[in-house]
Amino acid sequence: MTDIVPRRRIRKVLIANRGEIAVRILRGLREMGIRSAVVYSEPDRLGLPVLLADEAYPIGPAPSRESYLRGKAIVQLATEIGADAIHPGYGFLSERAGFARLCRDAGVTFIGPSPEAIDAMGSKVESRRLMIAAGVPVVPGGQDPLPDLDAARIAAEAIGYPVMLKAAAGGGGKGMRMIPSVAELAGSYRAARSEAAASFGDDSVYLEKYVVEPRHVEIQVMGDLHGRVVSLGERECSLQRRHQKVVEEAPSPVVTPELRRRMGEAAVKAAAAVGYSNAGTCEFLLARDGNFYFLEMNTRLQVEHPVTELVTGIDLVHTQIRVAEGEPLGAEFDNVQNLQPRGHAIEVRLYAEDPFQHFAPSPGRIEILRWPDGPGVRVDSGVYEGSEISIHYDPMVAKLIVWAADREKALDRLERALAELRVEGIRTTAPLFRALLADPDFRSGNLDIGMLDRKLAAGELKAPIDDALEDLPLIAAALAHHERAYQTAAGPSDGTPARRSRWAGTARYEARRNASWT
Ligand code: MV4
Repeated sequence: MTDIVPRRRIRKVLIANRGEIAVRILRGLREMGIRSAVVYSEPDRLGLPVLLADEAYPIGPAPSRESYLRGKAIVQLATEIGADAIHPGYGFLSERAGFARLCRDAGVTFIGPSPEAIDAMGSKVESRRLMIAAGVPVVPGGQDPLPDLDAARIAAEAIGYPVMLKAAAGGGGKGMRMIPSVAELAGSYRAARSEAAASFGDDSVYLEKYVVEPRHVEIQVMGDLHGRVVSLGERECSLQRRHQKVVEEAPSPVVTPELRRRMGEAAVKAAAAVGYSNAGTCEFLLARDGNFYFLEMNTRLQVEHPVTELVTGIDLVHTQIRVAEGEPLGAEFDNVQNLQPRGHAIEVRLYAEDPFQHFAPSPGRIEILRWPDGPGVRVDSGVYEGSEISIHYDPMVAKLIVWAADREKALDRLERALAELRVEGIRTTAPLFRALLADPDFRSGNLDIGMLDRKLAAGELKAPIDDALEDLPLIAAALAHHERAYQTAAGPSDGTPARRSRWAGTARYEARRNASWT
């Protein structure tokens, strides 16, 4: 068979991102012997990516629109500095088909899928249609816009209550309404249309069956430029707060090998239907009855990719680079879809937010920072001690990821790692994770997409340890030290002789040891 995909060695990559993901990408590049260049905005000039990259270029002031979203300037910079490729990370330009086209037109490799694949998956209604045609299960319902209330009533009867009204142009839960019965239909229909018009400039809405208390389970896929797509298993992402993921794990506590195979096949079918290449993720709702439904596809490397790396042993950034060079997926992918995940990985997202103040942003300087490490601990971070957390960008400052042989041990390891973590100067979501680790539902893996919001609203999650108690060992050590210093001195000034305490020997020993250095 003739192969028309040209191989194109990448020698320098421009990273069009910031924070922890820029660091993650440049680490992968360095391991491959590829030069890394980053762009940075004014407040990011002392950021960790700038300190670690081989080259760094200013791209503008703080607002993203004037810096990290300047697609044309970024492609031009890549050309000027001789970068063969651009890695967009997540967010920013990562899912903009127009940016991928700019790269293509400039002869710069976009490390991600084709603009056509991004476009196809970018429209909710369009991708739903494509998935149905490809035989991928989607939530029952119609994707045709409902022109009036009568059409909505007829559609809702056919689907059966409860139903979900969704904005055709929507995403991320905006313009979405659950309708329990016909009594609520008229009000919600009108409200959803005007909300959709205001949010997206398009007031079309459609109806789906409402899936009650599902899980959010997503499948990592990887495609090469030769038409091969493989599944790398699932991530359980049900723990979300207002559509923002907080904890992710692999494997899901409820996915059996058989379900993994079926969901993997559906995800591969979905990706193949749009000619997908590079890293991508298919999001599914997993219902309590075991049925699963395609929601949407994220056409980028995701925040939570490390848990998949830890249970598959595959480096997703390395693989992204190789497939972007035109390499076919290698031998390590030959049987990957039939492999059991190895052990269990859990990621918690450390946000600069105050969980005790309704998750208010907590910008400022990180005065003290001690990362956990030791067996099975990975920290993907974009900050260091002394870093300023600005209000301009996503408040996620780091991800703490643990791996262990099984879920129970991974939870214990996470608890241990959180006990080692210390961040002073800003508030973080760390106390929330300690509270979750004490929660029986989280411990047992009994999760659904509404669980965290319900527990927070009910005040069920309580930090089990007072932050002040963390300093107890330090205070005890200071007291002991003080006592030693006192005992080695002449003694109390009232003339009574110095009393020997159990610290006395130690204190004299330390005095000798210190003396030897003078
Ligand atoms: C749903 C649903 C239940 N039934 N659709 C929220 C964001 C958007 N991408 C899809 N979403 C949902 N669609 C039907 N028919 C529940 C959600 C949903 C959700 C989905 C994934 C992850 C978190 C979520 C939180 C609330 C609601």
